[in-house]
Amino acid sequence: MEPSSGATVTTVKGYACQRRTPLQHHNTLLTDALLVLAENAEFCENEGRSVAFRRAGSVLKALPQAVRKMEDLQGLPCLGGHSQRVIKEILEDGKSREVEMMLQSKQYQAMKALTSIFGVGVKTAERWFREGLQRHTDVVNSGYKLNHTQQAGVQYYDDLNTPVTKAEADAIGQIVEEAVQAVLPGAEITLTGGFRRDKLTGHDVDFLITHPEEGKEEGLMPKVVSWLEARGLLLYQKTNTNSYLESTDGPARPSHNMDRFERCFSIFRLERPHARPEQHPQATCEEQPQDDDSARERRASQSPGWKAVRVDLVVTPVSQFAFALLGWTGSQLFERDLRRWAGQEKHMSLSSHALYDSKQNRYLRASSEEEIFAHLGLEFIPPAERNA
Ligand code: 8DG
Ligand code: MN
Ligand code: MN
Repeated sequence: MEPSSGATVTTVKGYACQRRTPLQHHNTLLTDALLVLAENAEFCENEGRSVAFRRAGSVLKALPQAVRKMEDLQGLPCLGGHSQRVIKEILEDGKSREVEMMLQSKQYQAMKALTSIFGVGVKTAERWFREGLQRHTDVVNSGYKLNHTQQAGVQYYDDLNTPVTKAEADAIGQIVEEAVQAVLPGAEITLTGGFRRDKLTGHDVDFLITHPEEGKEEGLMPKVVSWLEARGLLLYQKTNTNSYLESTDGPARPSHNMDRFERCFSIFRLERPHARPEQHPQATCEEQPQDDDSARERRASQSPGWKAVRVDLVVTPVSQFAFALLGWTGSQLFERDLRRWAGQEKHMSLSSHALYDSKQNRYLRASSEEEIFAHLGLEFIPPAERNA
């Protein structure tokens, strides 16, 4: 029975990996505001603060109902004083003055615009802002020397900042599947990242590639890249070779996000689906169907015939596949808390390659995500509920 005050007391666990966080939740007004504060802290290179705001938002995402009054927050973890002040303001006035001012500020807007260029991090954006740049077009006009990645970033800026749809992700998946089968029959690709969490759109498309026979996957990435390049399907690519050696590298390092798989950050050139003739059954060659204005505008604002799409490809030996899958499915906060849980609560060290048990001084094998959760003493959380 609910307390007579009407406060709904909900218990929420302290680590994101102990909670179910669906994509749709009940507190977007609050979480959007906290996200702005988190981004701003990131722009100021204050990672601790940024993570604190993200954690607070993540707790609200896991609540089964909307927060209506401050008492609803009683007993919830990860809600610091600053987050609570902002929540209180929004519950009372419908908005937070601090967040509104931040959204209006030149610095926030410029940092947001400049860091949304592929290849531009906070440090570069911050320097450019101090030198008077505010938008990606300013960067183009500045005559500054850009690296290869940033050149692609400004060249394909509009496409790369248009969300990738699930249909586009599936179309990319077909191309990757064809490429992989052509160069190594029997290899398997798996869609990971946000789309595996059932997100409807993403900023990129993430794939894992493996082969059921250990070792067969070695050297696969350059071949896949060559196949794609030969067909004009890549607008940009940067490939890193695998550098992970369990014997010499030792235990997986916790809190370390970068892994050492063979991987490729790329931009695909994805053909846009042609207008379907069956939608205009009466149209003939002479008689084009009438365009409405919006269709004409849409076409005029797009690059003709194709869209630039960010794609991450990762090749993993099958013995590490479960760890890679868990590590690349996200969300980033879910991953961060998995590693924190492993280290702080279990004296283990988790990466996208392996799980090391410091008490037993040995690696714990796993061939499925379920086994990894079990090793960690956690209830299995399916991908769609890892949207922390
Ligand atoms: P989005 O693209 O839809 O915006 O969201 P997402 O798919 O969740 O984000 P992402 O930036 O594509 O990252 C997907 C997951 O991959 C995320 O949990 C973090 C993880 N990830 C990286 N880089 C690396 C890395 O270098 N190593 C490992 N193990 N994981 C990484 O983004
Ligand atoms: Mn992604
Ligand atoms: Mn990615």
